[in-house]
Amino acid sequence: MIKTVPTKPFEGQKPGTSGLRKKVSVFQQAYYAENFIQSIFDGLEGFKGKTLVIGGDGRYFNREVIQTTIRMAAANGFGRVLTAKGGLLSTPAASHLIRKSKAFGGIILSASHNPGGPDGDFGIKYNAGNGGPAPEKMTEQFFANTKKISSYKISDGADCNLDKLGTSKIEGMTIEVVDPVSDYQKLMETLFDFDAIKTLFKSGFRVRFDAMHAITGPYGHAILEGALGAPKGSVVNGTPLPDFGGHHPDPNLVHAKELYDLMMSASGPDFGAASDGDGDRNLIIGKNQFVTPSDSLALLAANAHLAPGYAKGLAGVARSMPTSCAVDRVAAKLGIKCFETPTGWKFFGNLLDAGMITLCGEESAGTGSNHVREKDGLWAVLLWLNILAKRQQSVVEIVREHWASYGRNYYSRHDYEEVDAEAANKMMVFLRDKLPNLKGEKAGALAVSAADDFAYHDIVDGSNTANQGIRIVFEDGSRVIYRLSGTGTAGATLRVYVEKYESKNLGLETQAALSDLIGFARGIAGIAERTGRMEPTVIT
Ligand code: VG1
Ligand code: CO
Repeated sequence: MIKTVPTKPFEGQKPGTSGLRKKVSVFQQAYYAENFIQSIFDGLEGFKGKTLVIGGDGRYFNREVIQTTIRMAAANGFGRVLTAKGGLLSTPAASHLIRKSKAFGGIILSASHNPGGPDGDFGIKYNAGNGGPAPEKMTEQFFANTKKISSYKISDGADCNLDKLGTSKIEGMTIEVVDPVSDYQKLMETLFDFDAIKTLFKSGFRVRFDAMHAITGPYGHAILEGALGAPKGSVVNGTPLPDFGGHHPDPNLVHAKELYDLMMSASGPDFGAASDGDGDRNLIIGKNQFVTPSDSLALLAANAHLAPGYAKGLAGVARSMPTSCAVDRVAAKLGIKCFETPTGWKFFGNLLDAGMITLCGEESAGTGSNHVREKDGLWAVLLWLNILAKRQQSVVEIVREHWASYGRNYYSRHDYEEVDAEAANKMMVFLRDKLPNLKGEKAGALAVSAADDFAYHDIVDGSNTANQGIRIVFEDGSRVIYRLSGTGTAGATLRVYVEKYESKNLGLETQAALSDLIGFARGIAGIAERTGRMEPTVIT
């Protein structure tokens, strides 16, 4: 039976960089998830009888919200729900499933790289029919709906058995439970030279993929160890756990330190990689060579033609504004366009849909292509492996050759986590006010040539998005950028991005190469005085 349940709005159900993210305890409040899901459905038009994809990264509270979402989808008039065994779908696999099944859209339950478990985080995000995160206009509508919601619709039907493949029905709506990996694997087989990668593994090339007890475990086991024949044990932490084994499923040098240390050791494998909670990010580390995500994007753009899916070349590329300009140099050499978008994958969607770009990426370890409308961790790993198999060189050789021909964009992100939100917001206002007076200010010998608050005009749909980060550019192209995170759940996270280009000094230590700019960034914003923090929480 379909019930209409009266409810009242909660404060602050505003979707951030990728959906609504809050502590599990917040989502556990009665009607909290229901309110947001109903607000999503109320913001959509024309879905009656159509398909909705539902999946999550397996974190704590996933199963409960999947069942709720299924019941609400049935009550609201969807014709079919497609979900995967255990309710498990990586974000890129969900994106693919939406596209492949021509679904109306999808609901992805994840807080990505944020920790899980009863004390961790949870999240809900809506992806549209193109497989990509809902555009701003839509998320604004969802938010507006959360503020005036008075009831939601739900079926009181029985739980769906998520552990059995097959079809069932609720209120006339069909529920199909499919295998989470097989469609995604087929897509990867069309893009990459699996035979070349198999031969690489047969030759003794060793890989270690750390799934961080998150969603990519099953995908890694099936594709790397199964289809591609990497030795068993190449995928570690490969069983998704509701609390990610108590770890933070964020593939950076802090949380994937074990992998990093192994890759820097004499006994380390040839190639190391990790992915995050929902499988859309990638960390790439060669033997004795960490590859920054910004460099990785540039390297993949320069070498993508070595993979069958990209053999015809790239239509164009895009990067988020804080991502280093390394890929711009590759685009210039290839004679293709490079677009600069605000942080968050939703902004790439229109460019991908319009066929204006083929590859895109972010400094936060997200890289992807037109194969789906999300960033894709395992895809990046496979593209790297395809390139390594074809070039028959090590990661370190490929990276060094790249720098030698394009120069090197030294790059680092300094995160100040859980700082006082009011202090952080005040700092951004202070910086915004200071923008007109920054020209000529010096960081060491470098002078500021321009400063703005990044605003984006989408040439595909004509929309404008303002206040996307304070950007200070120096005369040699060096940059200092400040942004507040849109994915954190406690206080504010201040991100400071620092970049310096060097055409000749290619072997410097990164923080040393950036020290003048780092000092400048801390000084003019008054970070220590305003936040009480002398040092960042995380440096990547
Ligand atoms: C962060 C990253 C951003 C990424 C977003 C979602 O956002 O900086 O590049 O798109 O996470 O990634 P923010 O607003 O905290 O800086 V994921 O893997 O959480 O979908
Ligand atoms: Co993610």
